[in-house]
Amino acid sequence: MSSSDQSSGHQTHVALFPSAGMGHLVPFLRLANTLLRHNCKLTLITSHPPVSSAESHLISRFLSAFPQVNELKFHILPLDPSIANSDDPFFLQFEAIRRSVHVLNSPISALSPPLSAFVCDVTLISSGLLLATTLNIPIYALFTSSAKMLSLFAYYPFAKMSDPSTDFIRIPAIGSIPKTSLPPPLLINNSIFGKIFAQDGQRIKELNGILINAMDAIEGDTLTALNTGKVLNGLPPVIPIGPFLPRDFENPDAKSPIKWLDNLPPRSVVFASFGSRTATSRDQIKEIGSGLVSSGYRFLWVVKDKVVDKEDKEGLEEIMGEELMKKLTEKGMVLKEWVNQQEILGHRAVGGFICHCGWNSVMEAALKGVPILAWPQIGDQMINAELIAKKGLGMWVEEWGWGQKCLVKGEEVGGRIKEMMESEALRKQAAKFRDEAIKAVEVGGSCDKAIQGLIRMWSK
Ligand code: UDP
Ligand code: G50
Repeated sequence: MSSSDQSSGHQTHVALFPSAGMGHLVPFLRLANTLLRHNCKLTLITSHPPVSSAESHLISRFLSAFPQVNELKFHILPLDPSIANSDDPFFLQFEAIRRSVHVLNSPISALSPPLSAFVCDVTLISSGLLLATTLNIPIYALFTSSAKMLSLFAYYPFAKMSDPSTDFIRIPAIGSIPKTSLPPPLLINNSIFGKIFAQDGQRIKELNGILINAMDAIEGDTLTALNTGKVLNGLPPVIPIGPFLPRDFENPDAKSPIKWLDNLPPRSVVFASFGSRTATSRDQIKEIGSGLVSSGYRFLWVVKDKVVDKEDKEGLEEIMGEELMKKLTEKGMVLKEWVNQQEILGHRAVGGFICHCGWNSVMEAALKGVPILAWPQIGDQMINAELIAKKGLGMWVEEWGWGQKCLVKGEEVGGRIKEMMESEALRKQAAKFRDEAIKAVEVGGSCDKAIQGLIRMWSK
């Protein structure tokens, strides 16, 4: 294994600057873990207060596992929510962090040894550039979604969004994306997400590189298009360093459902979870419940009732009602807590994943070879759903629309679960992706080589 201090005599010092939400924090900490294994010195910039308890718990677990990491605590300045045209707490936090970064100027310039590289979240590109340019540090963005989504991000400033003659955005070398599949805030005037997306997208050429949790086996064509100027001329190198490996420090203290899975036959259980960013409506929860029961399969279902976990107080019985709860517990396990998703997906009893298509979850399913039934809820998830259906890692029922907007009946859910669980084609293709993913992360694999190349460059 390469060591960052062998060639140059000093340790490569990298600062990592994640933004809000587990979908952003998790990949940063996985990257951090990899860099530590390569002997880098790390400064982790943590924004306070975080939106969710899940984020504070994960940061604590990470820092206790790696006491050598330098935490740079940063207090976000209060944001007037009326400027944001959104009530999404994560979008408000993105913006609040962006507006507060100037306070990091002096603590970052005081870091010792001086930084070799600064890696900022995809939602912090303009602010990161401000810091890195003033301090003359190479700056990289960690893109927390698919390469397909990255091509949209890069091309978006040139897309004719308001052209009424077309319902699509045509991205050179990639293809057409229906406007209805875009992150919905991009279709709303003056949305805070739209502003950040457009403002940062215009500036990606100023980055030294873009790191992405992607791999050639799934998105080789898109990665090549991005790196050969076919999507847009002058992009910085897009460096695929996926699949990211889930690590032990992430394991929650809560009791795990693994024991329950241990007693069940191979590929007999459906795992259902919709990520950390959205709550499922009460009506949809009831339909999903009856769908799971009617599918005939056993299931492990993680229910999320509130967007922000700190506000999630009601018990499952209250949410489901006594009758449904009784039926559910006869066939499956229902939880309303943070679970160890990587371990569940890697369990031999799990044969399918009803997934919102948050990119981390998609890559975890690929790494474990678990077929997906895609059910996008918000944001980039419909673009990811279309991609996994095209690549055969999963199926996507387009008519279901956005989970946050449409109600899908239980009977329909049950039928589609059966279809996923019985599909030989999906199972084979998912297993193929698992094999490729394992090759990529082996010593000497594509992921390993990319990381070593980065550290070599940073240590010059
Ligand atoms: N996750 C987990 N346990 C949970 C919920 C989520 O470990 O109960 C992890 C999941 O494995 C993934 C991340 O949290 O690594 C969520 O990121 P993703 O991009 O999939 O979706 P988001 O939560 O941002 O919508
Ligand atoms: C989080 C989220 C909604 C959402 C996305 C999130 C993405 C990811 C890509 O990560 O689409 C991305 C986000 C912001 C940005 C550039 C790229 O400025 O809650 O859609």
